[in-house]
Amino acid sequence: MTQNIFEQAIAAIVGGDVDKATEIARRGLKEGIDPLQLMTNGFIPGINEVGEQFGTGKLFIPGLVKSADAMEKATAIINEAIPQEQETVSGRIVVGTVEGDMHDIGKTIVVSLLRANGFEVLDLGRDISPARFIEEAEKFKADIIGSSTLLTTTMPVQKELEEELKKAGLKKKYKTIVGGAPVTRRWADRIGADAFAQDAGDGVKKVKQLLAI
Ligand code: B1M
Repeated sequence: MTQNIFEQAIAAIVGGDVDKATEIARRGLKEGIDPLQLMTNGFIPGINEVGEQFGTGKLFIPGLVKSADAMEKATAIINEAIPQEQETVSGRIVVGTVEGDMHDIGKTIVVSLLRANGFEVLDLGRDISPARFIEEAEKFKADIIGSSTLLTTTMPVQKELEEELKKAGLKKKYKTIVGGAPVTRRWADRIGADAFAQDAGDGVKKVKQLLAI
C-alpha cells in the first residue's frame, strides 16, 4: 500500500501532473505516512528521474518546468505537515540559494526541517549574492549562514561567500554550511566552509554539531 503511494508520487512528478501530485501528497499524509518518508521515497526519486531524463535529452524544458511545478506544490503541502518541535532552540540561521541559481525546492525542505527542529531560520529565497547573505546575517544576528546550489556554474558563489566573510573579518563570527546536489564534503573543505550536508536531515545534524547542541 505504502509502496504503491511512493510509486504514484514518482509517476505524478515524472508526468508533471500537479493535481495528481498534490492529491497524492494529501492522501499520503492522511494515511499517516511520515512527511519525510513521503518525500524521500516518493517525490524526490520522482524529480531525480526527471533530472535524469532532462540530462540525457529525453525531456525538454517545458516538461522540466511542469514536473518542477508539481514538485513545488507537493513539497509545500508536505513541508507544512512536518511535526514541529514545541521548544525553540538557541540557534539562528540564514539560508538561501546562491546568486544565479533559481533552484529552491531542496533548500525549502532544509528550511522547513530546521524550523521543525526549533531553530530560528530566515529564508532569504534564491538568487542571493554573497554581500546579501552577509548583510542579512548581520541584521538577523545569525549564528550560521547556509547556502544551497544546484548548478555547477554557481558553486563558485559559495566560495566567494567564504572569501567575502574573510575580507570583512567575519569568518570567525559565522559558521557556514553548504549543500545542494553537486556539493560534496570535498568542495566544502576546499572552500573552507564549516560543514556540508547531504540532505535535510543531515543539515539538521550538522547545524546541531556547529552549535554544539
Ligand atoms: Co534545473 N538543473 N535547471 N530546474 N533541475 C538540474 C540541477 C540539473 C542537474 C538537471 C540535469 O541536467 N540533469 C541541471 C544542472 C546541471 C549542472 O549544473 N551541471 C539543471 C539545469 C541545467 C537547469 C537550467 C540551466 C535549464 C535551462 O534553463 N536550460 C535551469 C537553470 C535556471 C537557474 O537556476 N538559473 C534550470 C531550471 C530548473 C527549474 C526552474 C525548471 C526547476 C527548479 C524549480 C525550483 O527549484 N523551484 C529545475 C529542477 C526541478 C531541476 C532538477 C530536475 C531537480 C532539482 C530538485 O528540486 N531536486 C535537477 C536535477 C537533479 O538535481 N536531480 C535540475 C530535489 C531536491 C529535494 O533535491 O535540491 O538536491 P536538492 O536538495 C537536497 C540536498 O541537495 C540537500 O538537501 C535537500 C533535501 O534533501 N540540500 C542542502 C540542498 N540545499 C541544501 C542546503 C543545506 C543543506 C543541504 O544547507 C544550507
